Amino acid sequence: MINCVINDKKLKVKEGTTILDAAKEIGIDIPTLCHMKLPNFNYKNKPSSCRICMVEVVGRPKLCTACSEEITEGMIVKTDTPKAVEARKINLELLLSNHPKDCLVCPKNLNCELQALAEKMGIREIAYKGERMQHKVDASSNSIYRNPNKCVMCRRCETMCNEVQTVGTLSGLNRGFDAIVAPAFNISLAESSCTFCGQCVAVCPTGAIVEIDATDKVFNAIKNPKKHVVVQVAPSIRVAIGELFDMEAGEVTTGKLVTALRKLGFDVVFDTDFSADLTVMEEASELVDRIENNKTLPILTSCCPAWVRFIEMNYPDMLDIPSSCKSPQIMMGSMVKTYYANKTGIPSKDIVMVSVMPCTAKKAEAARSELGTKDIRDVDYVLSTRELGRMIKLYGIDFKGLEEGKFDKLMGESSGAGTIFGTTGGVIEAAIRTASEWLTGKELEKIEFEELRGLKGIRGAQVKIGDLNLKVGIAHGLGNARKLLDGIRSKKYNFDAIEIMACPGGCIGGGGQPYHHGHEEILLKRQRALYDIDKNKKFRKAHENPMIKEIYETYLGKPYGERAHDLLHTSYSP
Ligand code: HC1
Ligand code: SF4
Repeated sequence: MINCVINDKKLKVKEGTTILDAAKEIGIDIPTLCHMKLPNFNYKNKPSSCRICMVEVVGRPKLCTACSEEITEGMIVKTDTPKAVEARKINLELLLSNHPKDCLVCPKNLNCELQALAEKMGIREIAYKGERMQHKVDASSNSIYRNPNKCVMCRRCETMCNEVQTVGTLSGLNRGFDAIVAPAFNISLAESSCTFCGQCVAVCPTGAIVEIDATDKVFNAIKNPKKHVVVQVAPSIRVAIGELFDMEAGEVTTGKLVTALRKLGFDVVFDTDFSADLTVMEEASELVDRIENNKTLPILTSCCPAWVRFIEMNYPDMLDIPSSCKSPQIMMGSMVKTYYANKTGIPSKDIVMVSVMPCTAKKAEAARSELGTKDIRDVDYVLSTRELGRMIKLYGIDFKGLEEGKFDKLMGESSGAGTIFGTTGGVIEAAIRTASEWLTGKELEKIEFEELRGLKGIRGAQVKIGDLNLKVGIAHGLGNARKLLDGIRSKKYNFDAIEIMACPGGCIGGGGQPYHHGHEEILLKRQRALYDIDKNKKFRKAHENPMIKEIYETYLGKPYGERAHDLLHTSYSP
C-alpha cells in the first residue's frame, strides 16, 4: 500500500491507483468528461483528453490530470486550489466555445455530462467566442444518429467501438478544428462496418451520438384511427425504465409499464418474454435436432442483432453455426401479423407493430429486408427504453404512481426462462432448461444453472444432461465474441452450444437503456432483478407456459415444424 495525502486527509491506496480513484475513495469528486472505467466489464477509456480533472501535486510546478497520474509514496495532492479550479474552468470554457449551444432541443438535454459540468462549475457565459467546427451530421442508418458538431473528442465511443467491441468503425480523423471521431474516410454509418450495437451511444457524454428517434412515427400511428397499434416490451426494459423516473436501478416495474403503454394509447400490450419462450421452443428443438442427428455443432444463439451483423460481416464462413431462429422481437412481430391477425380478424396491413427494446440494433434488425415484405413488416417501429421514457413524460404520466396493469392475454404470459433472456447467460440457460427435459424425458431437479451465470466476458461450463456432457460457451461484448469465434476456428474452444450478446452484460447494458454514466452497480442491479423475477414466476420453463402450449396446439403445429419454420426462422447472408 502507498501513503498519500489528498486535501489534508491521509490515506493508503493500492499501487497503481490514480489520483482520481484515490480521491473518490475518500468522497472527493474530481470533475472529468472523458473518464470511463467499468472494472467488472474490464474496460476503461484512454485518459486525459478532456483535461478537466486538473489537480495540484505539491512540489510540482505544473498541474496534472488526476485520471492519468498514479499516486506515488508520500504524494500530497490538492484538488481544491484556485489554480486547479481555474484551470479546469478554462479548459471547460474552451470546450464550450466550440460547442453548439442548442441544449434546449438537444436529444441529450438534462442527460448531457458537458451540460452538467457547465452547471456544476458555474459557467454563466461563453468566454471565448469565434469560429466553430462545422461537420455534416449522419442520419444514414435506421439506428444511430451522429452529430460530430457536438463531439468533445473524449474518445469514449472510439474505445468502446475498437477496444471493447473490436468492430473498428469509429476512430479519430483529422486535426485541429477538423478533428472528429468518425468511420474511416468519414463515410456514413450505413455504409460502414457498424453493427449498430449502440455502445458508442451508451457512453457518449454529449449529444454527438444518439439513437434515431421513432417517437413521432409511433405517435402518428396511435393517432391514426385506421391503425391498430400493438406494442411489445423486451425483458430488460422492466428492470431499467424506472431509473428515468427517479426509481432505483433494478426496481421491477412490469405492471406500471403496461399501464403506461395503455395510457399512451396502444391498443394491445404484449410481452417479448412470451416470444422469448417461443424462441426457446424453437432453439431447444434445433439443439436437440442437431445433437440427435449429428448435425453442425456448436449451435449459436441468434437473438442479438448486433451480434448477427457482426458474424455476417466478420465470419462469413461460419454462418452455418447460428441458430436459424428469428429473435424474440421479430417472432412476436411475425405472430402478431399472422396468428393475432387471424384470431381478431384485423387485416395485417392495418396492424402496426411497435417494439420497446433496450437496444439500438433492434431498429436495424426490424428494417432487415428478409423480415417481412415491403408493405407488411414483422415489426414496424422500434423505440428504445429512453424514447419510451420521453413519451411517458410528454404525456405527464406519473409513472411511479401508476397502478399495476397486466399484459393482454394472447401473448402476454411468460415463464421465467423468457425473462432471463435480458442478461448475459440467460438465453442459453433458458434453452437448456427445456432441451434438458426433452432429451432426458425427466423433470429438472434444479432449474437454476449457476455455472452459466456471472459477468466474466467469456465463460465455459459443462452441463450434464442425462449421459450427455453439453459443453456451453458464453460471451458478452463483441470483443469477447471475436475471441470466442477465433477460438472455435482454431479449435482452441470446443463447445456444443454458445450464447453471444453484443453488449457488455447483455440487454441490461443495451445501447438504448437509461444512461448508466459509468455506474457499474446499475448494470448489476438490473441483472439481479431479472433473476428475481424468474425466481418468483409460476412457470420457469418455456415449454410449461400454457399460452405457448396453446399457440402450438391451435396454430403452429409441432415446434420446429413446417409452419414454425415459415414464421419463426430466417437465414443469414454475408
Ligand atoms: Fe434482448 Fe431479446 S433479450 S435481444 O437482449 O432475445 O434487445 O431485453 O428483447 O428480441 O426476449 C434486446 C432484451 C430482447 C429479443 C428477447
Ligand atoms: Fe461501433 Fe457499435 Fe457504435 Fe457501431 S454502434 S460505431 S459498432 S460502438
